Amino acid sequence: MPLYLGIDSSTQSISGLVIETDENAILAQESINFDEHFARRYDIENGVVDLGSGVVHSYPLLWLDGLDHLFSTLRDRIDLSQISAIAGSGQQHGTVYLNDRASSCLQSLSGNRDLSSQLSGIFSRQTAPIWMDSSTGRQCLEIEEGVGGRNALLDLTGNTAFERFSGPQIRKFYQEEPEAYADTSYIGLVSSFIASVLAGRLVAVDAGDGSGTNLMDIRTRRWCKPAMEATAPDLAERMLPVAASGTPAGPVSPYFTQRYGLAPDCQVLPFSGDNPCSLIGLGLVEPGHVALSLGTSDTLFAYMAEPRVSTEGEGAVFASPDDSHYMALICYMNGSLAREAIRDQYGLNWDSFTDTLRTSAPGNDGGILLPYFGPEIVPNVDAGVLRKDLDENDVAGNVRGVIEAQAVSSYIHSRWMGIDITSLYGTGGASANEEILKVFADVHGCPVHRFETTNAAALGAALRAHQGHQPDIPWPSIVEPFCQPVTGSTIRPDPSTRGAYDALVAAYSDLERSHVG
Ligand code: XUL
Repeated sequence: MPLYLGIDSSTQSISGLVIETDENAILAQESINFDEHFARRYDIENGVVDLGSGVVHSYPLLWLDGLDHLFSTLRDRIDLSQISAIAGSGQQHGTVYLNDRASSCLQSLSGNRDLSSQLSGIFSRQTAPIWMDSSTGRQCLEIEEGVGGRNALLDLTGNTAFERFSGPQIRKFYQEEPEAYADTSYIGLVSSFIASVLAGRLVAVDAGDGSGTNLMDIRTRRWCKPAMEATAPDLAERMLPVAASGTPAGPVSPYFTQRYGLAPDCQVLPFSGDNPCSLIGLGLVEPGHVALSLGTSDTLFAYMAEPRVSTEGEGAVFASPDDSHYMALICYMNGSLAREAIRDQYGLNWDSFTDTLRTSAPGNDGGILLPYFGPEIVPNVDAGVLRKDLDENDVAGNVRGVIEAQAVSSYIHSRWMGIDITSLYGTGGASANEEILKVFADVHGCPVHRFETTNAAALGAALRAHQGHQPDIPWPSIVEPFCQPVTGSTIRPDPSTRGAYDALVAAYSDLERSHVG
């Protein structure tokens, strides 16, 4: 019975999902929350260290502790020797900096000691800046200027410079810590770092995640020389060539065979970004459907046959890990963190939050919340919550305000994709909440479909493992058995809310525009 494992190394947790492809079943899903298990060892909150002034990092060693914990949990559920291939997904954009000992340490891992104690000496930088870091505004401008302007970077890489993208982060590291940069032999992403540990050798960045760096030529799917040169000196020497997502990187490291009983011929595929993997995990391998992921970040993304770019910097374009197509994406920093901020501010739990949302009126009687609890990506603004015609003491108004803001903003800022959104495929933790999805269905005026797992990134990774192991099976046949909405779970829009939401879209747009300036 062929089994495939997908690993999702995400901001707040690391998860594993095992599928078997005879009966097309999900056999196991396990998730290790970083704060719950490791907050005593690492000074983290919600999986990250907020260093102030927009600087947000995490610890690669924390992710390795999570990986060990995940495998020991999975070993109790599944015969891991049956797994034929592993692929994975990582929070996008985060960079990991390794020294010249990394390659040999990865190759000589012993199954007798855990990963973090054996690999603690391989970093030229102990922390990794992650996607929540918004401290590189200056570097974004410098990189755009360095390649001949914003439009030149857009043309070369498919994206304007974003603060969270890897290139600006690498440039800042080179500028602020030149000695540590000089001591860096290899720079990887979260995805390629975890894949390297699994394979026991340095594994390259795949094109799906490579497109979130401001460094990859979106058409050729190779590193883009002018962008590399505008970012940091001798950067090309520090990056392995971009990998095809579907070509195995090699067998799993003996560490995992000795310690957890994986088979020596279990293959490791390059890991990709969490959003590119979710694209696969929701079955978006042909044009037409749009996905909504409600997690630490909220994202709305769509499959594209040809790259279409966001000239105003609202969104991003990535290569799809099916190795031939693309995806368009908008990403919000104030996803679950904003929902949780409101929940906590008003002393609610998820049940009372949901009841409050259910009993309040669509359109919020004209009350609007701009939910910038932290710095925001779309639009690119600093932290600072703004209320219009909404009293801060109005619990129901603020609960509805945060969800309507998220839904309305995703409606407004997805126009550049040029897609008529006729249905949304929901994933991510908050997609389990029917009342939240109802607001998205009403605002977008289309049905929202739900799936067996809310972790499409891990499922997408498992499906990528299947496809990499059996490349002759076409993508639609790989995804079709696992990516059907659960019968009866679709949430349909209520046409009677249309007037309220048309008015809210217009009012929200005006307020946002006057706030951003
Ligand atoms: C996408 C983005 C986030 C991260 C974390 O561009 O920054 O969605 O991938 O999940």
